[in-house]
Amino acid sequence: MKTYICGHRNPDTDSIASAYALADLRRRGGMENVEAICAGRLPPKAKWVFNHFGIDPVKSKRDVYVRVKDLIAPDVPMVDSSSRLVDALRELEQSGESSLPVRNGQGKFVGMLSPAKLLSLFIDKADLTIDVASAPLHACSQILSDTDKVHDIRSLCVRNPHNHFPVVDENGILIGTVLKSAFAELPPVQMILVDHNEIEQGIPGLEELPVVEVVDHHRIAFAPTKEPIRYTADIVGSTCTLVARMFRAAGERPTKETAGVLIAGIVADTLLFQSPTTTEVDKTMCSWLEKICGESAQYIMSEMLAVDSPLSSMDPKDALASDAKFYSESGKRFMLAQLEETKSALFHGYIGELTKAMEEAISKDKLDFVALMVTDPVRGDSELLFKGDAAVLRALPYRRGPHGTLLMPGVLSRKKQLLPEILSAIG
Ligand SMILES: [Mn+2]
Repeated sequence: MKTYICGHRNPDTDSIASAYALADLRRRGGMENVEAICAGRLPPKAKWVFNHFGIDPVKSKRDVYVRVKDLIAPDVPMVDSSSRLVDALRELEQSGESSLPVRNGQGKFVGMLSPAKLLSLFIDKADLTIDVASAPLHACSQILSDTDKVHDIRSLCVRNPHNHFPVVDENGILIGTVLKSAFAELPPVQMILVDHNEIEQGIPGLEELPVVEVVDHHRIAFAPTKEPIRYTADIVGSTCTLVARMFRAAGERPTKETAGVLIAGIVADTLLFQSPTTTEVDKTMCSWLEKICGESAQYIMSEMLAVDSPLSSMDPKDALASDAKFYSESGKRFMLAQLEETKSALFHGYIGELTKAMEEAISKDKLDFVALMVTDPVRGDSELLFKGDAAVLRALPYRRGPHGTLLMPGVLSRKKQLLPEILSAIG
């Protein structure tokens, strides 16, 4: 069983760092085959963190759909068409399977070797020392591609009278066999969610997999589960704070590098303790981690802030999508995006293009409205661009500024400050 630990889509530093550190903790606890992943592209800040501490970054994955290659039966042999038929039949008998896939000299799938198809040979008392290539093979009504999503081919295979499905790669090379029984088994992958618990915000494919643990500091919108799961939630400034506390509770001391990664997550989410989401627990955990890491939170924050100004490194459309979260509430579907940008003149110059990207998002994702909160963590303020539902816009408590944006003095948190205003504007 493979376990992925993954944060939300459009991952931020907290989401990636907490996945990395929790994987470390779970491995120490004896969990096997556990891997932290990043839902999509690794953002520049997180890339800097892994680089700075000299560790391999978590792997980016576009989705966690179970693919045909994940279901390949490990012990079903493949028959070479150049082998002697008698040897191949012996192998078939020893495998206990009803048929075996056959590949030619180039490794390509050529058919299935099955006793039923060979009956004519026995009736004719043929020489069993011939090659498999000269024997009659049965064709296969369902050849699978290794990258097929299991949910796309499951019902076809379950209805198919055969019990074996050969799997080929993009070049037609035979790489194994999937048994029909595999479709009745539980998926070979399970998930641990960090920094989110709403399936809609998670990596695509998550909806088909069992979630065995959640570590999070957001509102809870997780569906009731059939089995008990481990759920760690608290009102703190970052998920990394919770993971650090879990290390302490388990009597484990993170490595210098893991401590550094956790500090990066804490300072990124709390904006170095300036955000109103900051708690004493965040500060306590961070100073414990600083002692282990040997670097200050202040230093890590300033290095991370220097890494990127999103609007100078991305086009406005990508910048809008880089930290966008989707919500469905009271019959409205909307997106709240956030950007950290210390260059306000640069932001104001891009308002036209950002607005266009927001209009596109509304029509593409069928949204009622989109809000983009541009936060300057140095000044400690945000500005809001809003597009869509005029009634919601009118109900928001913010004053309009000289550039046509809504001014949000002292507002830094999408979750704690913007989302409640949006929810009450809808309601
Ligand atoms: Mn977070």
